Amino acid sequence: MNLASGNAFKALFAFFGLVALCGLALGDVVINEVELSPPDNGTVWVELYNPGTDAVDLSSWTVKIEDKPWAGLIALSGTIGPGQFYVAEGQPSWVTSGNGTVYLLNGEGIVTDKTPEVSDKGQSDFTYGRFPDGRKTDTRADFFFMMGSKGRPNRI
Ligand SMILES: [Ca+2]
Ligand SMILES: [Ca+2]
Repeated sequence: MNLASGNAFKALFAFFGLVALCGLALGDVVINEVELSPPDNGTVWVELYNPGTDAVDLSSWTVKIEDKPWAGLIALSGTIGPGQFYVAEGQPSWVTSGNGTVYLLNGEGIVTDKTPEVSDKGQSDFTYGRFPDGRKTDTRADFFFMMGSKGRPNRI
């Protein structure tokens, strides 16, 4: 790396550091609940929640479900208002193992949230969700195995 590109890298790093600091003010949308093992051969789904005070435009945002080597992408659209839920549905043809990590990518393709790796073989109405809604300490303790509440507040 020459001096010029090194400085450019530093500038870029400073910029993203600033964005990270401002993250909360931008209204972080979180992955609030995931159903990777639905009952009755149903479709997997991912619930998002907006804990902020501003609506967030989800155009060109993506949810990625990864169960290596498999990965499924769900393109998002529309907006999510403050305190609102948004459900991203997978493809009916997807056959998932019940294991996986779920990522939320913004319009620039940057990962803005991810779940711990979850494992759910039950094919029941139970899901993994944050409780209370939007709880984000970036530890496994944020998520509970609980009765599913698709598009509604989580409860345990
Ligand atoms: Ca389930
Ligand atoms: Ca829910």
